[in-house]
Amino acid sequence: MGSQDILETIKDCIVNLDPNGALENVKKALENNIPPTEIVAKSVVEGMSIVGEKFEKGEYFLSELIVAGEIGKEILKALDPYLKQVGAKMKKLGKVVIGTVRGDLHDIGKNLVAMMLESAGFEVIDLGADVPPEKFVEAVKIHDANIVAMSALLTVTMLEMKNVIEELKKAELRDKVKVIVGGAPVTKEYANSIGADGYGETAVDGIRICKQWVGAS
Ligand code: B1M
Repeated sequence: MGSQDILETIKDCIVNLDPNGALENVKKALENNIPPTEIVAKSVVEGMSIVGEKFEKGEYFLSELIVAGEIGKEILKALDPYLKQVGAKMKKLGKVVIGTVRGDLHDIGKNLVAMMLESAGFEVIDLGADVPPEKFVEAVKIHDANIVAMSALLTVTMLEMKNVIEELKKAELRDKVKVIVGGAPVTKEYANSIGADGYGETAVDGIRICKQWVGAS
């Protein structure tokens, strides 16, 4: 099987909710030296967006969404050591506090950004999902972070990003950190409107921007 076929099979396994098939083929992809970033972009992101479309059309229900989410997480877990290996050897570029905002449980994109930041050489403090604004502020203080990275996947929860920025201002930390936002419903215009410093359409974009901020691009 060629590289494209393996990537296609992983994507199909996600769409058809087959965790074993997905993980077997991820293993095969790594054995064939397919870069983990390509597995994510061509299989995970595309597969998940097909699942999302099926959910919207009423072909899939919440239970299918949950299984697809679990498969996505398992794949990222399998790729994590490969991404970390690269980052561990690098000089640390800076500290990033990352989380999915309050009310939002979607954490696959956020985990991906966190893993890729680590592999790029950042120290990452991952606050998880459903993170209230105060937690972001507290983590910036405790860890003396220089970047705050927020993810949101729901149109309603992306509004929380503004609250985090407001809390950073109240705590007089806004000038000390750069803020980057991302996630499916977020746009550059929205990021500008809430006063974020950066917007990443994809995880790769996000990492590129963070690297630019620390003069490492
Ligand atoms: Co939900 N969900 N979900 N879901 N889910 C979406 C987001 C949805 C678009 C599906 C749909 O209807 N088409 C829709 C949102 C509609 C909207 O508001 N616009 C939706 C809904 C409605 C819901 C519920 C409300 C369903 C319900 O209960 N009736 C519910 C809400 C729960 C909550 O959060 N409070 C819900 C629940 C769930 C599960 C928990 C079951 C599960 C998540 C499991 C998990 O994450 N642990 C789930 C899933 C799996 C999805 C879909 C199918 C896949 C999301 C995903 O992981 N994608 C999703 C459909 C879709 O996105 N098309 C959907 C893969 C991931 C790699 O992509 O996170 O977008 P993504 O990250 C991208 C970029 O956005 C970017 O980088 C990544 C790629 O490079 N990025 C950043 C992300 N964060 C970034 C940060 C950055 C930079 C880039 O800098 C900081």
